[in-house]
Amino acid sequence: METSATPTHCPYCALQCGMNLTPAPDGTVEVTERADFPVNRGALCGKGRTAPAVLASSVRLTSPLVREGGVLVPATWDEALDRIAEGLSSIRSAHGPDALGVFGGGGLTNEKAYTLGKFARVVLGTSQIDYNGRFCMSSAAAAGIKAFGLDRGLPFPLEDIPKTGCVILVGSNLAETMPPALRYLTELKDNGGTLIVIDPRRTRTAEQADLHLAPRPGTDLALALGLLHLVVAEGRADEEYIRERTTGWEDARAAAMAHWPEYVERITGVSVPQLREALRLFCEPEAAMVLTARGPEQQSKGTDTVGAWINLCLATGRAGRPLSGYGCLTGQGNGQGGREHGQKADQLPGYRKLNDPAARRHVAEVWGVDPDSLPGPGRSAYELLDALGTDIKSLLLMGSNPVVSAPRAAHVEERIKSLDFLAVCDVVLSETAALADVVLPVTQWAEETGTTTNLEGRVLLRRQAITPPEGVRSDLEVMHELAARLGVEKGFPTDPEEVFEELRRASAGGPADYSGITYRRLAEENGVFWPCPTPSEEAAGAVGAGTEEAALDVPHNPPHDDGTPSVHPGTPRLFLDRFATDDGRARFVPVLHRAVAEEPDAEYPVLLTTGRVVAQYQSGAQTRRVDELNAAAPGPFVELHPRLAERLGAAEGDPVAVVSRRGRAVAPARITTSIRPDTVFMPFHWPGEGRANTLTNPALDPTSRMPEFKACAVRVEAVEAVEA
Ligand SMILES: Nc1nc2c(c(=O)[nH]1)N[C@H]1C(S)=C(S)[C@@H](COP(=O)(O)OP(=O)(O)OC[C@H]3O[C@@H](n4cnc5c(=O)[nH]c(N)nc54)[C@H](O)[C@@H]3O)O[C@H]1N2
Ligand SMILES: Nc1nc2c(c(=O)[nH]1)N[C@H]1C(S)=C(S)[C@@H](COP(=O)(O)OP(=O)(O)OC[C@H]3O[C@@H](n4cnc5c(=O)[nH]c(N)nc54)[C@H](O)[C@@H]3O)O[C@H]1N2
Ligand code: SF4
Ligand SMILES: [Mo]
Repeated sequence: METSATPTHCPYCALQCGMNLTPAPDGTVEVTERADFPVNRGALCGKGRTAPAVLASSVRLTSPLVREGGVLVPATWDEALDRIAEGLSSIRSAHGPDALGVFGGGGLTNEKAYTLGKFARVVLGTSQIDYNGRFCMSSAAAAGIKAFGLDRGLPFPLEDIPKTGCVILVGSNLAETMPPALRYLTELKDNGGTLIVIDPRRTRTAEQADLHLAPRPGTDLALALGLLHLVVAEGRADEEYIRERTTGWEDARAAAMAHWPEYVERITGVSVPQLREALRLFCEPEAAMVLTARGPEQQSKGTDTVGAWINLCLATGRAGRPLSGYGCLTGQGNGQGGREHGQKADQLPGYRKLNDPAARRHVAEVWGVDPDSLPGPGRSAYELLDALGTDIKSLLLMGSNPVVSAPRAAHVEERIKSLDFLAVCDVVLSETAALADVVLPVTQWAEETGTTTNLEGRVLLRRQAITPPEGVRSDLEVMHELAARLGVEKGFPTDPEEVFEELRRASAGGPADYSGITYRRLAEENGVFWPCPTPSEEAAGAVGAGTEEAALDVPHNPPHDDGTPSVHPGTPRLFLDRFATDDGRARFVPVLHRAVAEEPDAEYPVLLTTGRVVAQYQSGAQTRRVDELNAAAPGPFVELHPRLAERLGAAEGDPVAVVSRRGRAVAPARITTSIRPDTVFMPFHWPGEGRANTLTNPALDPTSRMPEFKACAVRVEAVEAVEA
C-alpha cells in the first residue's frame, strides 16, 4: 500500500474530485492526476492539490489533550477517553440523557455519520443531535422533499449539464467553490446552450454568463415568482405536463399572479426586460435546468425560495424529463451522504423519519434495540448551539468548527464556553477544539477508508493511501471505545466496511437505499448512484421485502444468462417515469414573497451577504494551515462598491468596520464595481476581528431551520472615525 499510487478522492467539497496519492520516501504524499474519474477528469483546484499539507504531523494534533488548571495538556488515550466517558455519564445521571448534545458534520464519511447517529441514540440515549449540514443545503432538501417526495441534490449526473439548452444558476459561485465543474458550463455554451447567473455580485461565475441578474440579497423568492407570473402572462406554461405529472398548479399559479413584473422589479432591482429575457432563454430550448446553491438557500425563507424555483420548472415542464430538472449543488465532501444516515435531528438511516413507527422498527431491529428506546426528534443546529449551557450541559463535536461558522458566532462561542463539558474530535486544534475539556486527535481522508456520496448522489470509495501518524485514532475507534466505556460492548465496529455492511441493512427500503452497494462494487464501478436496492427487494416491488439478511447476501455477480443484471445498476437519473410522491406526481407548493428577516433601516442601512473565496475552505480549520492557500487568500475583507467607499472615505485596503445588531467586525476594504452599491460581502473563513459570523442573523427558516447567512442589516464605518 505504501509504494504505489492509490486512487481516492479529495477531502474537501462535494464534487469529491478523484485523485491519486503516492507516498514519497521523505514522508510526504504526492497528488497526481486520476483521469479515470469522470466528474473531474483529473482536474483539481488548489485546495485539493495541496490537501496533503494537512496530513503533515507538524500542523496537526497527534496526542489527546485534556484541560488541567485551565490549559490543554497532552494525555494518554485512556485518560482522555475515560474523562469523556465520566463527564458524559455524570451529566446524564444528574440531568438525563437529553442534557448530552452531539454535533456532527457533512464532511464525515457515511460510516462515521451513521455511527455518530447510532451512538447518540443507542449509547447516549439523547435526542439532542444535529449537524452543520443544517447550515448548508437544508432548505433545498426540505423543498425537494415537498415537491418531489425525495431529496437528492442533483437528480441527474453533471455530465447532463452541457447537453441541456439553458441553465439558470441561482446563487452559486461555482468558479470559486467547485472550479473543476466550471467545465460543464463552458461545454454547455460551446454546445450552443445559454447560462444565466443570478447573484448580487458579478462573480467569476457570473462573468461566464450570457445573462447576469444581480438582485438585492434575499429577494430570489420574488424573482422566481415574477418569472412564474410571466410564464402565465406569456402563455408559456406546459399545460399537458402540468396535467399529467403534477398537482397543485391552481394555487401556485394564483400566488404567482400577485407578483407583477413591475412589483418584482421594485423588490429585486432586476428590470422587467431582464426578467423577460431570462424567461425567454429558459423556455425556448427543448430542455433546461435550474441549479441553486447557498445564495437563495441560506435565507430565512430558503425553503419557499427553492420551492418557487421548482414551481418554475414544473410549470414549464422542466423536471423529470431528460436533460431537464431542478438540482441543488450540495457543498461539503459528504454533504449528500451526511444528510441521509442519521446525524440529523429528525432522522434515521436511509433518509428515514425518526417519528415514523415503521422506520423506527426497521432500524431498531438492525441495531438490536427496542424501538421504544429510540429518542424522538431533537433540535436543529442553531437551536441546539443556542441551548448549550442551559438544558444541554455537554457537547460531543465531530467535524465542525462552529466558533467560526455558526451564525451570531460570538453568542454561540459564549454558549459553548458555558458548557459543563466539551469533547472535540478533530485533526487540528480548531477554534472550537481550543475551548474543549478533552480533544481527541483523529485520522483523516488519506489515512483511512470510507465512503462519501457526492453532489450527484454518486456513492464513492475513499481509500486509505498512507499510514496515520502515531498517536491518532479514527473517529470510528473513538466511538467504539466510548461506547464500551458507557456499557455498550457490541455494535460499534472500527472497520469501515463492517459499518457499511450494517448501513446497507439499515438503509434497505428507505428513500436513500444503499443496500445493493458494496465496497467491491464501488471499487470496480468507480461509484454507484443511489437509490440502489438489492435486486430481490426491487423484484418484490416493496421496501424491506423478504428477509433482509438473505436479500443482502448478494455476491458481486456477473449478469444472468439473458443479460439482465444480477445486481441493481444504481440510479443516475431520478424521476423520469414518476416522482417519489405517493401518486407519482410532483407537487406545486404555493408560496408568496416576504422580506428578509432584518430589513435595512436608518441605523443599519446596508445589506451584508457572506460566502466563500476559492483558496479557503469553510471555517478554514484545514486550509488556513496550508502556506500556498494563505498566500492566495491571507485574510478576511469587506467587498464594497466605490460609491459606498467614497461615502465612507475609505480607500482600497483601509480597515473598515461592519456593524450589525449582533456585533462588529473589522477587515480591509476591497473596492469593486462588481457588487451592488447597497450590499457588502464578507467571506466567512476567518476567526477573530474579521469573523463574518460575528455579524450574521440567526433568523431561521420555519421549515428547514436554516439561518439567514445571506442577508442581514449592517452599517459600514471607516475605522479611524470610530477609534478617534
Ligand atoms: N473554495 C471553497 N469552495 C467550497 C467551500 C469553501 O468553503 N471554499 N465550501 C463548500 C460548501 S460546504 C458549500 S455549501 C459550497 C457553497 O458554494 P456556493 O453556494 O457557490 O458559495 P457561496 O460563496 O456561499 O455563495 C454563492 C454566491 O451566492 C451569492 N449570494 C449572496 N446572497 C445572495 C442572494 O440573496 N441571492 C443570490 N441569488 N445569491 C446570493 C454570493 O454573492 C456568492 O457568490 O461550496 C463548497 N466549496
Ligand atoms: N456566514 C456564513 N457562515 C456559514 C456559511 C456561509 O455561507 N456564510 N456556510 C455554512 C455552510 S454551507 C457550512 S457547510 C458550514 C461549514 O462550517 P464548519 O461546520 O465549521 O465546517 P469546517 O470548517 O469544514 O469544519 C470541519 C471541522 O472538522 C475537522 N475535520 C475534518 N475532517 C474530519 C474528520 O474526518 N473527523 C473529525 N472528527 N473532524 C474532521 C476540520 O479540521 C474542521 O475543524 O459553515 C456555514 N457557515
Ligand atoms: S473542487 Fe472540491 S473536490 Fe475538487 S479538488 Fe477542489 S475542493 Fe477538492
Ligand atoms: Mo456547505
